[in-house]
Amino acid sequence: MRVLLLSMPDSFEHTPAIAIRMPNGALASLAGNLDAGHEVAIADLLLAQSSVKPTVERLIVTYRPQVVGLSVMTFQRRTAQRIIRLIRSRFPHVVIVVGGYDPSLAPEAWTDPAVGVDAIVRGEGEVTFRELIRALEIGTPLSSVRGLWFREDGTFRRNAPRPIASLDGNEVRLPRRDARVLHGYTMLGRQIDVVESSRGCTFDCSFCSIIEMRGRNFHRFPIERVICDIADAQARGARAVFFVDDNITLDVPRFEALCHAIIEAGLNRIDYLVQGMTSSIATHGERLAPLMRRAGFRYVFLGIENVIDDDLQFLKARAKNSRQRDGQRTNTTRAAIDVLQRHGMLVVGGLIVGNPDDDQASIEANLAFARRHVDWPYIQHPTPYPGTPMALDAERRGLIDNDRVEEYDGTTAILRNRHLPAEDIEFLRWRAERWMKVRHMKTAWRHDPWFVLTRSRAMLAHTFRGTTWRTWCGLEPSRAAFDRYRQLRTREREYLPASTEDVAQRPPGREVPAHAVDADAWWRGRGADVEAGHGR
Ligand code: B12
Ligand code: SF4
Repeated sequence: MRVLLLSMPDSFEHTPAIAIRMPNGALASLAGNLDAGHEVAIADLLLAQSSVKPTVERLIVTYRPQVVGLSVMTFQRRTAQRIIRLIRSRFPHVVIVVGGYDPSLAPEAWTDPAVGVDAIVRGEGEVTFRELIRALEIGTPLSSVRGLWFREDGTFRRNAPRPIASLDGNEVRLPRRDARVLHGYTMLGRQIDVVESSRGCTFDCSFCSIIEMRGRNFHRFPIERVICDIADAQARGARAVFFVDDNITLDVPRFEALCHAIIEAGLNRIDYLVQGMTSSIATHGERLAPLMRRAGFRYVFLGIENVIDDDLQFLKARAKNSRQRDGQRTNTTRAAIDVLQRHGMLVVGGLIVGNPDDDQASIEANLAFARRHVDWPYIQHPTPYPGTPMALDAERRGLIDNDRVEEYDGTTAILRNRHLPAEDIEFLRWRAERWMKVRHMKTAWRHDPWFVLTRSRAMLAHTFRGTTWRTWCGLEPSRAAFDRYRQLRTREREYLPASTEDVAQRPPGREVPAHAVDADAWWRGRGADVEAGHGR
């Protein structure tokens, strides 16, 4: 089978594509877990943000896929559905499969025939996708593939869910990075890759999709496998690695063992980025932090969420941000930041402001905290991602003010607030955050002077987009610049036009396995025409 895997071009404010472009880890893992003999191409469309339509068309003509798989988060849903229409209208026989957080947790947004999807892989994808491709190749029924929803007799058939994979054996094999066909991954000028060491989390923060996606559990890959994976990333040019684990700090002794293994394998010249909980870091930091530093960890994303206790309660994030000491529960945020920074690491401060009961003072308190203590702000607004406890609660209480899911990127205020309009909340965050980002340039300069030298103008222009000389001279209120910024942001989200020519309908009357065969025959018969530009 010829398979093309796509991740979406949409990016968000705190990881601007101008400076940060990471590969999608899911796609390389799916490719690595297919049976031998299939031809797979992976394209992260983030690397082609300004030319999505021609890039997709070129990829299809070059790789002639029988199956196209798309990985989609909720804020990427609109773009993904436009890409599907584009593919379907030019190459009608291709089997289209979607997976990732949005199709898994909001499958009903994908079942309408007008969307054009043939199959939805729900939850972890490696084994389900392998079995799907196998069944498509030999033409066997899809009803035995657990974790799959697929189109049959004009409706979507829902197979039983697939239990989550145990990661300690060989059930999930190493990713295949060689299948990537676009290039340009970067973290401030250093080539970056992603590696997983574990999956899952046992906490239940109200805004997080993990609970609905895979339940509350924690599974670890063997450390030797993780080391092989990092070595593979390095051999392909990576000088920075993001551990995409949901919560690596759940098992601190294992995290320490991983740091030792990285050092022993001589892989500690890589810059590592990781996300963690303040409670584990505060509690074990005096031993853990120096070890992390020796292993090469540079940026640590901390899920601080909020500095106000009532907000932590709303977010159900108090447990992971506190510890019991002398009979009292104390917040661990400051201690975690302090120990990381003392040992030379940089803190990316994940905060969520604009909860339904927040007033201006509580938002400002969080912004002041970020200004004072974190190295890079990662401040978001509560966003009702499908299937999360927060979304269910917000729906029940009628708090959702905006159903344009392309704006569910964390920096758009979506929930109704008792004290402030959504736009005012966003404005407060936007106004404060830009200056915190500028401050980080000094640190970035010390580490990556060439990148900062050559890109600082573009980075500043991006951070301050919407601002004009009139704003700088005080001839207009900064709110006017903010309004322009929002309009620009709306335009940026249009990664490809909603063309009325593109249709999602597939040729009627045939079921999914037969289409993979049809697609092959179609390519054989029509390939020359397509290359000559007569795709339809
Ligand atoms: C690492 C990570 C990031 C990294 C991304 C690095 C990268 N390029 O991979 C960073 C920090 C940059 C990031 C940013 C954001 N993230 Co994020 N991120 C994660 C995290 C922690 C792990 C994702 C991961 O790589 N897992 C490992 C891979 C192997 O697993 P996977 O992605 O689930 O893929 C499996 C299945 O889903 C499925 N699958 C996936 N795609 C496909 C496609 C096909 C065809 C098939 C068959 C199957 C399939 O199979 C895969 C293998 O089993 C998750 C989860 C969490 N606990 O928070 C959030 C998460 C995915 N992020 C989320 C969000 C919202 C964002 C942001 C919009 C805002 C934010 N919260 O930061 C931004 C947007 C990023 C952008 N594009 O600009 C949400 C998505 C919710 C939703 N419903 O859409 C999550 C779930 C967190 C949450 N809030 O609950 N993120
Ligand atoms: S600790 Fe992190 S991964 Fe775990 S539920 Fe909370 S936000 Fe999600």
